[in-house]
Amino acid sequence: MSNHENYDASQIQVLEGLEAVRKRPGMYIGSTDLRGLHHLITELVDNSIDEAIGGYCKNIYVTIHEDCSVTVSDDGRGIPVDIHPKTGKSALEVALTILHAGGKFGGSGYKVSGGLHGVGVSVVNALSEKMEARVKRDGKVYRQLYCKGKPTTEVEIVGNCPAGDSGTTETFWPDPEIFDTLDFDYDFMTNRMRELAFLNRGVTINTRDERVGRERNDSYCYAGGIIEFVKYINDKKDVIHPEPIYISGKKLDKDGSEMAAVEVAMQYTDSYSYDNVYTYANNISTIEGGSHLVGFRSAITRVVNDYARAKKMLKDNDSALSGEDIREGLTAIISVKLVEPQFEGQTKTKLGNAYMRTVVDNTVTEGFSTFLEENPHLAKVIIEKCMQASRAREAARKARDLTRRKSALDSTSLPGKLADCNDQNPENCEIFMVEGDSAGGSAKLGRNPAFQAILPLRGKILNVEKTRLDKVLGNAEIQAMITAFGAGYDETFDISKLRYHKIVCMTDADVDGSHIRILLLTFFFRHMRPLIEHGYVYIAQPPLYKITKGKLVRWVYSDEELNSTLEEIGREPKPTINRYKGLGEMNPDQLWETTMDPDHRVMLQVTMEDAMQADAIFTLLMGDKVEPRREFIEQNSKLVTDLDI
Ligand code: 0RA
Repeated sequence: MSNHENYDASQIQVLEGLEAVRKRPGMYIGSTDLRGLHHLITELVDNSIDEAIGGYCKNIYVTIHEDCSVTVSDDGRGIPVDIHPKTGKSALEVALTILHAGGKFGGSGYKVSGGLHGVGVSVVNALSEKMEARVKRDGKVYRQLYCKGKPTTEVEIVGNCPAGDSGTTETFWPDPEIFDTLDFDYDFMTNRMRELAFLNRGVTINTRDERVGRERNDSYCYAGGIIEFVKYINDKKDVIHPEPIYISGKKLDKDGSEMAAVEVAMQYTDSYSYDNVYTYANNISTIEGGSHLVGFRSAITRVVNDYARAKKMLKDNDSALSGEDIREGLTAIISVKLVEPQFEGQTKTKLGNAYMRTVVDNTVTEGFSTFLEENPHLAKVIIEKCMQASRAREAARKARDLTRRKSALDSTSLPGKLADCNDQNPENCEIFMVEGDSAGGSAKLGRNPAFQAILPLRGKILNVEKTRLDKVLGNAEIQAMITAFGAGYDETFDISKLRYHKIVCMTDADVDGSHIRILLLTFFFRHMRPLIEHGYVYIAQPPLYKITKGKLVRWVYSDEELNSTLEEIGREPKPTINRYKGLGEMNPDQLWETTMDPDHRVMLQVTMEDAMQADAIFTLLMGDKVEPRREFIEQNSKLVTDLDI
C-alpha cells in the first residue's frame, strides 16, 4: 500500500510536469511553429554535444525519416539505466519523463551545458506522440517506449552489443496536435549542425534526410574548429592576412577546476562593414552580445592603439583609433563556455556573467598583442586598414557636420520629399519607401495620412556594399531615409528614436523593382541592422492582375492565383484581366485598396533568420567578386519565376 502511494505521488509530479509542457509548449520551446519543431532536434543534439565536450563522444547522427520522425544518436557513454535511488526508477526513465532532469544530472561529470532553455529530453518526449530511447551500455541494448511523455513499456533489454560499444539513440514523432507543421526543413537543421561542428572542434555531426524526393546526406567535422568557421564566413570576401588569428584561454577555480574557457578566431577582410563579430556562450548564439563581447571590444581597441603608438604609426598628438575603426572589415568568432551561464536581454541571448568580461579581455589582450609583436608585417597591414577606416570616418563626420549645418541630416527638419503622417506614436506609424515620383504621387494621395508616411525614392539607390561610409552618407536618398527614420545609423543607431515601426519597401513587381529592394535591404542590413532584427522591415506586394466580371473585382498577386481565381469564378462569361506593369499605373484608390490598406494588403516581413547567412548572401549578391555571384545566379535562376523584362 505504501509502495503504491509513493508510486502515485511521483507519478502525479511527473504528470503535472508533462501536462504543463503540453499545455504551454511555448514556455519550453519558444513556439509551436517550424522554429519550435526544430527546437526538438536541438534539445537532443545539445545533450550529445555535452557528452562530446566532456570528451566521451565523437560522432552524432541526426536523421529525418520518411514519416517525419527524427532520430538523434551518439556514441557517448549512454544515458545510465541503473535504478535511481529516490524514485526507484531507471535513470533513463527519469531523464525522459521528469522535467528538468534531462542532460544535467546534478552536474555529475558535466562542466558546461548548452541548450537555450536547458529543458532537456523530457520536453521533447512530452511533445511527441511517440518516442523511443535506446541505450547501448555494458554489452546490452536497453530500450523504453513512450507516448506523449509517458512510458508505455519498462526499460527492457532488447539485445546485445559488443562489450566496448556505448551510445544513446532517441527517436521521436512530434505530436501533430501540438505543432503547426511537421515538415522539418533540412537546410535549416543542417545549418545549425554545421555551426555546432565549428564550435566543437573534432565532433562529427552526420545529417541525413530520408524523405522521398529530397534525400540528402551531409557530414560536418572541423579539426580547426572556429578557425575554420572564420574562413568559412570569409570564403567569398577578400582577406588582408592569410590565416585567422586564434586565441584561447581558461579561467580556473580556486581548486584548479575549469570555470570558463574562451576561444577567439579573427581575420580582417577589405570590407567596410563592422558587424561581423559573432559571439557564443555554451554553443548558443548570443545575438544581443553581453559581457564576452564587451571584453573582446575593449581588448582589441586597447591592443591596436597601444601597438600603433609604440611603433609610432600613431603620433602622440593623433586621436586614438575608435572601436569602430578597429572592427571595420573584421570577422570574428568568440566562443565561451562556462559553468552557469546567465542569459539576459529581450530574447535571452545576452550573456550576463560579469566576470566573463575580464576573462575575455585578459585572454584577448595577451593573445592579440603577442600576435602583433610576432608578426610585424601583418600588424602593419592590419593597423593601416584601421587607420584608413579612421580617416574615412573622420571625412564622413565632416561631411555630416556640413550637411547638418544645411540641416539635411538633422531629424528636426524632415526631408522635403517626405509626406509624413499625423500620429506621433511610432508603434502605429508606417513609412512607405516608394520607387519613383509617379508612384510616390499616387501613394501620397491614396494613403491614410493618420498613420502612413510616404517617402518617394528617385531611381537607383547606392550599393552600400561597395561604398565606404563617407560616400554612403553623401547620397541624397540615404540621407532622406536616415532623417525620416530619425534613429541614426551604425553605432549611433538608437531604435528607441525610430519614428515608424513599419518600414515598407514598395517597389514594382519587376526586375528593376527587386534590384531597388535588395539595395534598400542591403543598406538596412549594413547600417541599421536592428530594424531587421526587430522585424520592422516589410515588403509590400502589389498585385499583378485585376480581374473584373460584372460587379466582381478581384486582385491577384501571382500567376498561380490568377489560374485558381479564374477556375473559381469561371472563365465563361469572359472576365476582364488587366495586368499591372508597375505601381505608377495604379490610381491612388487602387494603390490603397490593393497594397496599402492594412485590411486587405499582403506584406512580407523581412526576418533575419541567421545574420551569418544574410551576410554571406549580401556579400555574394552585392559585393565585388563577380564569379561567385554568377554561379549563385546560375544555380538559383530556376527559382526566379516572374522575370518581367
Ligand atoms: C549522465 C551521465 C552519463 C552520461 C550521460 C548522462 C549521457 C546523457 C546523454 C544524452 C544524450 N547522449 C548522452 N550521453 C550520455 C555517464 C554515466 C557513466 O558514468 O557512464
